[in-house]
Amino acid sequence: MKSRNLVLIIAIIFLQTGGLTAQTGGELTVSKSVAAGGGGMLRGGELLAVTTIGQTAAGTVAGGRFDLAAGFHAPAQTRSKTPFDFDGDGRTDISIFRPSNGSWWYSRSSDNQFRVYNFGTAADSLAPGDWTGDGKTDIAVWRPATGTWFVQRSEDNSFFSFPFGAPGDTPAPADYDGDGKTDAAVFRPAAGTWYVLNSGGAGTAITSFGAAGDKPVPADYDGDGKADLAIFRPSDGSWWYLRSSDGAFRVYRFGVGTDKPVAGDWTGDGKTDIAVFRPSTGTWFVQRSEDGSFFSFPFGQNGDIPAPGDYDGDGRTDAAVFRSGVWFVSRSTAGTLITDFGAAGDRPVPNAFVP
Ligand SMILES: [Ca+2]
Ligand SMILES: [Ca+2]
Ligand SMILES: [Ca+2]
Ligand SMILES: [Ca+2]
Repeated sequence: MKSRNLVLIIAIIFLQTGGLTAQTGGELTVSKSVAAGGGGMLRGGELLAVTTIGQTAAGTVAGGRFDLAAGFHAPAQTRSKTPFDFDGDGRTDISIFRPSNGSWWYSRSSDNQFRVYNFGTAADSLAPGDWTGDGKTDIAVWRPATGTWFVQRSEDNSFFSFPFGAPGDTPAPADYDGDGKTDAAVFRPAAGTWYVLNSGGAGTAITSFGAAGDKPVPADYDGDGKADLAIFRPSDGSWWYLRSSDGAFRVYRFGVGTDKPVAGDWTGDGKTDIAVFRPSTGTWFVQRSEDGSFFSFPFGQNGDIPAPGDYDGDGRTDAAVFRSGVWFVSRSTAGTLITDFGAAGDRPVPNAFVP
């Protein structure tokens, strides 16, 4: 893009701020690069700018002589927030961790090519997430013996590590501050205390929530873009979460102690729905965030390992199970997928946060 055209665009943004309407031609002077208000439209012979200033998601710029692909006007960046999405195409990738040699295997949903990396050991807890914020899931583990996190950057496969937590803690990484990067976090069962290391710079948050025996199930239940502290209490099948939006907590009875918590956005409204997989019958139960009603359906059988994710990328969680190297995925838009990937003894990566 030629700089003069950039000047022209910025000038038009400025002119909108002043409440002016269409402006074409001539040399324009830039004295302000960020406008407030927005929502207007300017049209000229060589450009069209339809703007909602300050909201990157709504702005569009088009024209014959320029192409503004990044900057204040750019459409919302399409970084994937899909879990277990190693290639960043918005779809969960079929993937396994092989404890016997600490290898990660995933099949890229974008081209069905697979990748293999050695990272971690059988004693580590899986902690995949978008630690670097590029929209691609990074391979990561938490080492219980030392409370150390190891993250392999998706960008260049280099890795970094840092201590956070202690032996006996339960790792509970998620994006608590909503900056698009996974935050290290642990739940300390003995004291019912959470330690969250916010990547956005807010430091470490220490919060009492839950008790010994509870299982952490952090997710964004209130839909504000930040993970909420949450626990599943097997003793009475109750779910407790602390809404990040207003600090209020919610409690629901849903499931029984032997169920596997599989919270996810099953309905696609942007809020995590409480859900469980019942191994004894292979039944999934989902409580809709919209109205608290629930639905259930059979998928899988006793002995299957639940591996929910958004495999078709429609924004709704899909039921999936891993059975000795065979995957069964109930895609919300694309029907059932049955495919071989991995072997008996492997752990499906999308099971990483199913306590
Ligand atoms: Ca993918
Ligand atoms: Ca974060
Ligand atoms: Ca939240
Ligand atoms: Ca889906």
